[in-house]
Amino acid sequence: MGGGPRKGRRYNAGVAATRAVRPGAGTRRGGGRRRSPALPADLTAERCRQLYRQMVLIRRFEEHAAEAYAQAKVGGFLHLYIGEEAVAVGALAAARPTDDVLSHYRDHGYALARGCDPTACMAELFGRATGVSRGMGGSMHLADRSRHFWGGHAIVGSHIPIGTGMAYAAKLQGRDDVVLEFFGDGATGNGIFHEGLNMAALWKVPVVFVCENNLYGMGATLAEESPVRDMVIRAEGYTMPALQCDGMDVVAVYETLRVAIAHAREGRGPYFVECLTYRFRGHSMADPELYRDKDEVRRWRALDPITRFGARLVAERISTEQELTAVGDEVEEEMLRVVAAADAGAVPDLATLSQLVYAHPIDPTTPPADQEPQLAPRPAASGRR
Ligand SMILES: Cc1ncc(C[n+]2csc(CCOP(=O)(O)OP(=O)(O)O)c2C)c(N)n1
Ligand SMILES: [Mg+2]
Repeated sequence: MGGGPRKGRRYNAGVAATRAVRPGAGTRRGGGRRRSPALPADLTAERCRQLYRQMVLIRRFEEHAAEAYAQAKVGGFLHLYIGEEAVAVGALAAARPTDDVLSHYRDHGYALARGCDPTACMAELFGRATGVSRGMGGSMHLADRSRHFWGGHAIVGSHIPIGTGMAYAAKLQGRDDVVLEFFGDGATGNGIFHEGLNMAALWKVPVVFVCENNLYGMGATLAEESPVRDMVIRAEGYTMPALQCDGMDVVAVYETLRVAIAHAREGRGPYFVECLTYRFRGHSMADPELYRDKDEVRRWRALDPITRFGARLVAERISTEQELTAVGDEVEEEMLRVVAAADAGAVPDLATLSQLVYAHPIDPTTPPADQEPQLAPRPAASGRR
């Protein structure tokens, strides 16, 4: 798996591609230094420091979540985003707060980058009524309407046509909001992915598909799950412009998404972005990681998006080493408070269970007095099946 770094590629896009990196094999073709794009003018020093802080917040949140999982405080599965933080943070920094966001189940990073309350997110993992989804969703179903974050979807690819539909609604209503959809390389093999892209391209709706290619779909390697190594190729079949970028570099992600979002917002139709990234931890907490070698993990860890961006902030005199350390310490203290507050939240009342499932909750035990349950008449047998 892996290979040397490749040049960013351009697909029907008419815009400059960002440079892509695939360091899995450790060797690099071309010999040049891996360079991040220059800081764009709108990424002020203050915004850069915010991006750094957001990545640290996501990392520390998940480290604490993993600890809580080991203490059996988290019900269900827990999929960590550690290593991929630059994607959520860079992409969402390029969006407006009213742009709608949907994601797959590895969703803590998007929720936090969107500004969802970390305590409510942690409480959701703990299944508490104070959780962002009132404790009914758990780790894979964080959602916060007020932040235009629509979840957190556990069925691979299932949210892709939902986002296409939301973008179609924005177009019909004449809004200039864009929908951002995050999913993994594994989703591109699902039929529903193709339906979503097909309709989006056909109807020219304002949606940006963000594929996080982390080289694995659960325990399957890219070579086992996909006939193409570059996910951007999938977009070509739908005449959709696409860009590939270094998903371990928050600035590269930001720049690429800026291009894609502007395209969609201008009414020019959907856009596809592939972020080359890597998860440092197993697929979920239950994964013994027997399918990848430790050397590969080590090589990617050397590209840690937080360390890398931190080094850049210091080199460009935006922050000092001490300031970065202070950010880590502050976030760590915040997380201790977050875990304690989440832990103190009440468990949801069982009676509320169906209220969040149906718009008009039903009580199957007591049918309304004027409406006794009726059996539908059976159709006459036709003799043919
Ligand atoms: C329709 C469907 N099939 C299978 C699964 C089981 N499953 C959960 S995650 C996963 C792999 C998805 O990989 P990818 O989309 O690359 O995301 P990543 O976990 O790498 O972030 C699979 C097959 C599922 N949840 N839904
Ligand atoms: Mg994957």
